[in-house]
Amino acid sequence: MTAHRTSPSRFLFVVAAMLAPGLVAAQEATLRMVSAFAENGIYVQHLQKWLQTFNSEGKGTLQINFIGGPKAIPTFEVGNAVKSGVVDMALSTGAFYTNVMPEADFLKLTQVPVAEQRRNGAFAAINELWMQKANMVYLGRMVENQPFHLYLNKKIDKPDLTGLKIRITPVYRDFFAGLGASVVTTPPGEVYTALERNVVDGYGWPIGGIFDLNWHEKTKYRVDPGFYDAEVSIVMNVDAYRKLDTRQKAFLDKQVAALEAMNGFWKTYAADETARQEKAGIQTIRFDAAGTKAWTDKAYEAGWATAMKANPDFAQKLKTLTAK
Ligand code: 173
Repeated sequence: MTAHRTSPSRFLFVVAAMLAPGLVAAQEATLRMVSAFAENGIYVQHLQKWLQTFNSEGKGTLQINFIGGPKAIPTFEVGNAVKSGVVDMALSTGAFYTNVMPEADFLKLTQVPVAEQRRNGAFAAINELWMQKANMVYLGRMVENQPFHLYLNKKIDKPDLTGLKIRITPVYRDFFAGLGASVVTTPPGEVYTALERNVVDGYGWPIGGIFDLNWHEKTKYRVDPGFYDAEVSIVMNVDAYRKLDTRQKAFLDKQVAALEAMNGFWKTYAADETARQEKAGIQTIRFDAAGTKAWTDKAYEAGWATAMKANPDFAQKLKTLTAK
């Protein structure tokens, strides 16, 4: 007689558990994460601080196993690895996965904080498109207030890059090429060698981070002002995300919110890195007023023109919601 040993309350609990798996004490899940940026660079250092808290507060709920940087998965392969589920999550920038969706690189053009993007619908529009085209959840933006610059070893006095060979990623392509540069795409891991062998006369990179891979040893000038805003974010495979239960999703959301809440760090870091570059002897190139305006205008004209060509609907939406 087993039937009457199951008390009504136990029976109800089992039914409730079957209907709402999120209410049951779930198993701990572990997500596999990679970075498209080098492990010893500022982005991964910043991420590691977050991962420590994540994994200590997430015991019994959710863990992230950080597998490594480009040695684990090459920089330009990271997007496909997330899309296909080879890994669950990645720290990357859109420029590194334009081979998955060209729109990924548009996010450098946004001029309002990610907090505002979450309020005004831009963040939701990004997620809708990322899900549809890249099988990704765009979880959160980890870097803000990091404008890009052109670093050079030859002096220029106007916004004209004719005769210069510049290391790029998709971030800078249409801007620099439009000013006459000949351009060569490399992952960050190949910049030092390209400079050392004089294969390039300069490179694009944000205001922060050039010391991480010793590029300052091979850099004479930085062109001011900076342009765009480096977009470095956490993306996640949609299927991996859907496998999480309610409690795990809530925990993940909370941790991502905490990560974005730390983004004030980048403004200070930009100031520190500017000072550090000056100390290292890197000279600032500034154009006259007309040249300066042309420099900035051309950056945004080139960026939005490419975006409008690749996906007019999304580009227009993003521009309306995030451009100044
Ligand atoms: O490699 C790059 O220059 C690049 O595209 C990038 C994007 C965001 C942050 C840092 C670098």
